[in-house]
Amino acid sequence: MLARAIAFGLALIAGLPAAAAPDAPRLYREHCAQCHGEDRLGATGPALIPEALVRVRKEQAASVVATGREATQMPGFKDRLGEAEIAALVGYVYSPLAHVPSWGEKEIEASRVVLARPPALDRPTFAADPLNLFVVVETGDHHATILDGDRLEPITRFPTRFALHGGPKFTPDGRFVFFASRDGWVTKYDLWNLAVVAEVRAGLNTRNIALSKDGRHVAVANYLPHSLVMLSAEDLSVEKSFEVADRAGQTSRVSAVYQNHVRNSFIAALKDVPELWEVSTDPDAPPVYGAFVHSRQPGLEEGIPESPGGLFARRRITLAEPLDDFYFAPDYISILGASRDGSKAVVVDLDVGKAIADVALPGMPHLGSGIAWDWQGRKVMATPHLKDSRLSIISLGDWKVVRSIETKGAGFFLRSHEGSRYAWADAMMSREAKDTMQLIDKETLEVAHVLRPAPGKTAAHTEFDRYGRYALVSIWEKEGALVVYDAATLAEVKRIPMSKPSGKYNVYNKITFSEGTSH
Ligand code: DHE
Repeated sequence: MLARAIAFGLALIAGLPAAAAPDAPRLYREHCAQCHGEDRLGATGPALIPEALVRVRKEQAASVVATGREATQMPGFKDRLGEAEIAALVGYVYSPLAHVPSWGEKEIEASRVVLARPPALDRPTFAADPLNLFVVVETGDHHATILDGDRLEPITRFPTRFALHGGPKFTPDGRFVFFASRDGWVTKYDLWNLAVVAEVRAGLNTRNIALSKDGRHVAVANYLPHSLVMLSAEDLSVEKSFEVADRAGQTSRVSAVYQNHVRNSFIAALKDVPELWEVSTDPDAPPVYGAFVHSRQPGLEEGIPESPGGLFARRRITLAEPLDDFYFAPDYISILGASRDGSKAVVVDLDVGKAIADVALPGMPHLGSGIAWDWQGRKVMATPHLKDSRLSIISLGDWKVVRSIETKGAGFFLRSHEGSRYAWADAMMSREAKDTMQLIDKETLEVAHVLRPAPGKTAAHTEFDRYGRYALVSIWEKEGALVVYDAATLAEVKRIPMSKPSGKYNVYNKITFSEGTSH
């Protein structure tokens, strides 16, 4: 500001016109709008709005504008634009939209593309165990790799939408997988035929997706607009779109949505209003009365039903405060949701429809990464903390913190397997320890081993093969890799080069709801 004023003053003294600040909206229209949309909401290129760019630093964005993005259609502009113009463009795409357009059923439907009709198959078109495949999301160049979990060899690699986030979701038979991108695209992929089936843009800024118990419906949780969208898993057509608002009409972002296969429903946490929603995926669901649901609370079925029942019957559970991401206890009746101030978990009992306990967990527990196992005759769950160098172990049922395990640094993901004696915790939120993987002995609840797969480079997100034989760890770098360990001897078995592999997901562990993996 001061520099600009001085330049202006000097120009006046010299009798010269001051250099005008670059006209960012004009530059955007000229150079970006064709691919990223006049409205910045994306077209062939991704949306350029702050909500979709949360994981991209401004310096990175400037370098992409200058030199382009490898393996995409994005060209470099440094021969056409000066530094000040690039900086102005970056500032522009990080500024909030003055007007957020509506993105309702009509717009969603208009974006839908069906690319292939899946052929009738009783096995994959390639030789590998379809239940021991891994889907690996590579965010470095926006691709996904399908990996044979026995031979540890890639089967295919294909481009994905820009910035996939969250776990892909699988149909119960493991044939189809669904991905979501931060800017709202949902992609259905045929794992047996290795082809994209359909795509639709279900939101402008999306949190995550969930698949129903019967594999017939996809729920999409959105930040922008404030909606929870139900799609047909067959062809991604819209079945229903809920405007997300509390009873008083206050609208809200959706923190996350997950399948509850025990209750045959979707559970969604709302970020801005103190409600938790349960949306039935049972076509025969009975009517919903107030805060309580049908037969589990006889005597409370009075008055006019809030929802007539059937598919997508919606029940509201009123809480004291809004919840962020959450974890299902293995009974799928209790959930542990993170309070928004990151100081505790709130336990909600879905049968009785209310919060039943608070667990003090300062340091921002990352409950979505929680996993469970049996310990001393009871079930415990473990959660990392995004802002604390420890893992908390909580006894399920009495909701007591039974151990706080000190680690080398704050972590993000945690994984185990029924066949493994260790829980694998990364420390990717820590500058000093980001290259470590800490193995917690599930019996002694102590750090038993510290691995350093690539010194100095971030190691994160472990996933096991279906038998618990191998543990696959990501080296979270552009020139990264999957490091495969023998899960028992901890010897390195193989290193598979990948472009910033983020999450990897084993079909069997996912469709069987392994206690060691996220849902
Ligand atoms: Fe994630 C899962 C929210 C930042 C990588 N992340 C999830 C899920 C939620 C969530 C609700 C569960 C979705 C599911 O699997 O269905 N993530 C958030 C945030 O609120 C947060 C902290 C801020 C934000 O930017 O939105 C956040 N997440 C990140 C990252 O910075 C990560 C490390 C890199 C990235 O790609 O953005 C990241 N999140 C992931 C991954 C999963 C995930 C890899 C799936 C984990 C799994 O094993 O299932």
